[in-house]
Amino acid sequence: MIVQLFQWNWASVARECRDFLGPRGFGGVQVSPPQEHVVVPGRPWYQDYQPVSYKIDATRRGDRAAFVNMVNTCHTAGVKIYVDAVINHMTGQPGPATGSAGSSYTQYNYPGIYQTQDFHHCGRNGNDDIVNYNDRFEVQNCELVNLADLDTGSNYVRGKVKAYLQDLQSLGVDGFRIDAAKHMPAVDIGAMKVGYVYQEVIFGAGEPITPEEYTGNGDVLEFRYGEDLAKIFNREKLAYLRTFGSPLPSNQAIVFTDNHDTQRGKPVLTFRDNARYALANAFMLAWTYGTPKLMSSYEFSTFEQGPPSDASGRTNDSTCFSGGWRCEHRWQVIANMVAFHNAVRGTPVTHWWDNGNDTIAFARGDKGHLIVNDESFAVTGRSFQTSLPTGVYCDVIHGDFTSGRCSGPTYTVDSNGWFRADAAAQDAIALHVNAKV
Ligand code: LM2
Ligand code: CA
Repeated sequence: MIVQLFQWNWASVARECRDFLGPRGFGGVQVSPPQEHVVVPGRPWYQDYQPVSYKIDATRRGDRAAFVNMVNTCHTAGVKIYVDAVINHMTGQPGPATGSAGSSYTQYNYPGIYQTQDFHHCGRNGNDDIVNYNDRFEVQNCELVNLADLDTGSNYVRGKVKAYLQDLQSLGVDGFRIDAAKHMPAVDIGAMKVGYVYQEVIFGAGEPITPEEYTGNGDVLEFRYGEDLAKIFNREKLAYLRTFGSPLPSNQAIVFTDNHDTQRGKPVLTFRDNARYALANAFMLAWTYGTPKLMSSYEFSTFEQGPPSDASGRTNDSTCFSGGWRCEHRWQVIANMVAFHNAVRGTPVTHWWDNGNDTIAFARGDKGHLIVNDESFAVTGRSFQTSLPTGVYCDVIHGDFTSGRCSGPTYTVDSNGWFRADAAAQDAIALHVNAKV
C-alpha cells in the first residue's frame, strides 16, 4: 500500500518514514512533484504541475540534498518512494518568468531543454486546448488547460524525459506516478518510462481512451473506485460491497478513496466525512481488490490554496493534527488497518455476511475479520463465523495493539470458530492474527 503525503516537504516525509510509516508497516509514499516549477502569486499547490526544468532542487519542499536524504531515510525504514512525474507538459503560464530553481522560461521555450518544435500544436479549438474527450487525437495532442503539450512521440523529448526519470532512479526512487497519462499514447509512455509506474488514466464513460490500454506499461489508478465507494456509503447499501471492484485486473489497479484532485470537486469521501471516511478506508484496506493508496491532506477553503507555508513560501513541516495538517493516515482506524492489510495479504474473502442493508462482515482467510456497521442503530446479539484461530483478539478499530497488549476491547474466537460481537452504529470491529492478545 501507498500513502500520498500531499505537499509534504522532504524533511517531513523523512521524519514520518522513520517515526511512523516504517514502524507501522506502510509500504510506500507518493511525494509531490519534485522538479522545478512555475511560481505564481499566492503559490497555489498546482504550480507544481507546471514544470520549468527537470532540476530537482530549490522547490518549496527542499533541495536535492534534502530529497536524497528523504529517499535514504525512508529506505532505511523499509518504505518506498514514488515520485509524481509530470511529463506530458510544461507550463501553462506564458512568462517570461523565472521558475522555482531560478531558470528563465517563456511558454514553449525552456532554455537548455525544450523549444517550440518539441511541443504539439494541434490546431484545434482556436487555442489548441482540449475540448472533446471523445476524440483521441485531441486528448493526446492538444493542451490540457493550456499546458504546453510535449511531443512525446519524438525521440528528443523521450530522451529528455527518460533522463529525468533515470536521474530520480539513480537517487533511489522506487517508481513513478505518471501524471496525465491519458494525455499521452501508451506507447510513448512505454518508450520513456524506467522502472515501476502507475498511470493516471481517469476513466470517462464512453471515451475512446481507456485505463485498460495502459496496463502493458504498469499499473493504473482506478478513478471509478472512490466515486463508487462514496455512492455506496452515502446513498446505497454496504451489502453491495460483496462484489466490489472494477473492470481493471485487481493486481494492476491502484485504488483510493480520494486524491488531491478528487477531494477538490468530485463526489468522493474525504477527511471532512470523519468517521464515515475512516470506515471507507477500513473497508478498502481490508478488501481484496486493488492496491490501496491512502490520502493525507491539509485543510483548505479554496480550490487553489497551497499548503501551510511560511512568509517566504517554504512549506511548513507537517505537524500532524495542527497547523492545518489533517494526517488521515495517522487516524487510529486507518493506521491500525494498515497492519490488518499486511496481516491478511494473499488470503481470499470468506464468511461474507450482510444484513441485506448497511451491515457487513467478512473474513480474510484465517488471518483477519472485519465487521462494518453503517446503520444508524447498533447490531447486537450476533455471533460471527470466522476462520481465525481460537483465541483472544484486539479490536484494532478501537484499540492499539502494542507489545502483546490491547488498549481497547477484545473478542474471543471459540473452538468452533465463532465470536460474539455487538457492532455500534456507524462503527466497525477488526480482528487480525498480528493483534492476538
Ligand atoms: C493532473 N493529472 O492529470 C494532476 O493530477 C492535476 O492536479 C493537474 O492539474 C493536471 N493533471 C496537470 O498536471 C492541476 C490543477 C489545474 C492547474 C494545473 C496546472 O488541477 O487547475 O491549472 O495543475 O497548474 C492551472 C489553472 C488553469 C490554467 C493552468 C495553466 O487552474 O486555469 O489554465 O494552470 O496556467 C489556463
Ligand atoms: Ca499530450
